[in-house]
Amino acid sequence: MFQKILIANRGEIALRVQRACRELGIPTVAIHSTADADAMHVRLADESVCIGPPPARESYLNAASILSAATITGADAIHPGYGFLSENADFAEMVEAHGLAFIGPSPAHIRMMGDKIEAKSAMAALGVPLVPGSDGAVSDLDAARRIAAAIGYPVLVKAAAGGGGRGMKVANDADEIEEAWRTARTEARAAFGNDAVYLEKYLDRPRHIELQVLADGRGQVVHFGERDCSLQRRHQKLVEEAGSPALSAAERDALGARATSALAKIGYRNAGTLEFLYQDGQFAFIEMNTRLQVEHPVTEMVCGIDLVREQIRIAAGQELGYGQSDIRFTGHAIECRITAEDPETFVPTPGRVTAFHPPGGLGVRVDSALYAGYRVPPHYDSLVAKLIVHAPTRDQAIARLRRALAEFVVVGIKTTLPLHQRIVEDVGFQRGDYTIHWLERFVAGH
Ligand code: MV4
Repeated sequence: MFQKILIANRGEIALRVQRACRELGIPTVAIHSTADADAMHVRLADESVCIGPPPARESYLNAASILSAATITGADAIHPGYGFLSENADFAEMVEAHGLAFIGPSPAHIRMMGDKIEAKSAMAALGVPLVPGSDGAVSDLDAARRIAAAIGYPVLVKAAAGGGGRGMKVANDADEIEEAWRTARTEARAAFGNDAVYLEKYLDRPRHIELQVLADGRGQVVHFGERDCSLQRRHQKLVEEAGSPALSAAERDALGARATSALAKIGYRNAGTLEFLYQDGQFAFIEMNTRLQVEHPVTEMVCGIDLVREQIRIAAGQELGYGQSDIRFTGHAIECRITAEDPETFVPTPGRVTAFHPPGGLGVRVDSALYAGYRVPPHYDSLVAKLIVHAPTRDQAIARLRRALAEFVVVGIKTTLPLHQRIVEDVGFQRGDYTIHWLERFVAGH
């Protein structure tokens, strides 16, 4: 097992990783920018190193500074958390070249899944269903016209290097394909330095369902069921659930079996999430994330597993030690992402938190690095707390969520708590029959 782990992140996820390390008896090193000297993740770590000025580019994204911090503190592994360098294959390679363990997949798999075209063709070849679309990149306009006509409009032009909603253009008919194809390519070149694009049939009312997997790199691959992440606005998720209100146990088992067998065949290792669109009872794989995700706690609650502990054990070379039949799904979990934003305009609201009272009680978990007196810096993501509830049924989870939201007090800055309170009261949310478009309409209607 590792002797010391450097956590290359900040905020709630740095605390989340520290907690797993502490339970494993592994000392931690925090890194921080000058803006984060008073941050909770620094206070609670065994050691800390200041790695640069506030802009992330010069601190949390500065691979050389982070590797120096690991070297001088004698860390033998790095956990990247989510965001920042977590899906940067070059960084993972540098970590390994320095003789340290990267707590995540191999650099080759991070690189493979970073290219959405490669990810899709690898998964399709192994029997995972896709949205009808181009077979690989579409590099000339004539091909784009031909393929779009064959799949049928509307189509989406997507950037191979994109993901998470960046670099997508819709063409509703043949008159729009040239413009969509050209702008997608131009934007992809500017944003990612890679103008490769591909086509997919546009699904008009899908749900966003993702599958959590763990692989030990020694032949064992298991899944921990799905999360429904359809409740998002401008590609920012607000609420996630495990399991999906739309899915049966049989559908989950079938999808899980296909996905785990595909990942076993490519020799995948550590945690991963396969993203699917789900419409009319059909799944279509769209991309794979090679990191721990923000919403991983809902999976932990229904499976009773510590995903970060498992990530660390796998990176240290240990076997999973259990199989799919050992994994049981109990009850329902819901997570609310609470951000330092105006709940109506979504304008960020950094500043000093004067009072902080998180909810508690049975089935309530709060992952947050906030404390009374803390100043939320303006330089980073606005996520300040994740409220996760777990209960035997979805209805009981909603009742618990309503109760926990009412207890939650954050004073000094505006947060999205009032928006979450309105969502739980809505009968559409309570019915659970929403798609990816539900939240935008809900927000617009208020
Ligand atoms: C799609 C789609 C409809 N049809 N692909 C957006 C994020 C990226 N991961 C994939 N995205 C979409 N791909 C096809 N063929 C609609 C979206 C989409 C979306 C997907 C998941 C969650 C929220 C979304 C919001 C808008 C569009």
